[in-house]
Amino acid sequence: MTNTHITSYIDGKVGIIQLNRPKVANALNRLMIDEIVKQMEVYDSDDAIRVIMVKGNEKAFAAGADIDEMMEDTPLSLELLDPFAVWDRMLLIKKPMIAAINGFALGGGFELALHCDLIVAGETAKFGFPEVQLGVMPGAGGTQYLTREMGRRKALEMVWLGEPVSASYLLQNGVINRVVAPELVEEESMKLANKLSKQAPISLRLIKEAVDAAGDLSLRDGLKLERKNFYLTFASGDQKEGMQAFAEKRRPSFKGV
Ligand code: CO8
Repeated sequence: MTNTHITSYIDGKVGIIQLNRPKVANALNRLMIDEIVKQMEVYDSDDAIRVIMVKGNEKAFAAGADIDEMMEDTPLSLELLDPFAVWDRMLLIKKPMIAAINGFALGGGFELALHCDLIVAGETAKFGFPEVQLGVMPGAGGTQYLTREMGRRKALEMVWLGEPVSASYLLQNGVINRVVAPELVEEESMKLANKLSKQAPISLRLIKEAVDAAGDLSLRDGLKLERKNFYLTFASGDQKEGMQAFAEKRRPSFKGV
């Protein structure tokens, strides 16, 4: 697949997507989002890939939606275009997704990171929702993810003010997973990805489904789904391998079947 605004490559069992519009701080135009999601889907259906990583460059993960492209939109053009349908496809990705962030992660760029499962950021990264300063608001899930992850008051403060916050602030508030020196972001993300690559893929997939359901379902329904997924793991060769390896005091080798 030839892409215009992203570069993709594989490192071991990790499928990497690098955002690549450096002249505009990786502003996300519609073609770029389309390319990102298509590449996620390609990796998701490739058995050789166990983890997906999304990264930018040292100056920007992504500085939001492309403002030039959005400028002339009307309610009707947006309704007809349905630009968020492609974002919804990210919710169907089954494999773990890690966002590796340096520099700016603003607006749609922050939302792209929030669609990933784990976020590793450099100490100097800046996150924010500046939409309010453009007379609009987040549209790709910012208000929903942030409220679930940091609580209503803190989310309101952040989205109302539109001022950037630091990686350590988001770490303290449970929105991101790890903060490291900027030059170590990629290494740390790869370490995490490589660890996940060794886990049983079916377990990871069913865990992701159950954890995501916790935000939507009642406790009773969530427990029911968790139980079904637990039962399902016993249909896998990896369950046999994992328990056999424990009994034989060796490391398991998981195949994803
Ligand atoms: N859109 C278009 N161009 C951009 C964007 C953007 N979001 N961000 C930066 N650029 C361009 C600049 O215009 C500039 O271009 P040029 O060199 O031609 O003038 C170039 O990138 C470099 O930017 P700066 O010169 O401004 O670099 P600085 O280091 O001074 O500042 C900033 C970097 C802080 C990132 C600054 O550029 C900025 O504030 N950018 C806008 C951030 C923003 O408001 N983002 C929110 C956009 S709205 C949004 O994301 C809504 C999401 C809705 C869902 C998504 C649907 C697709």
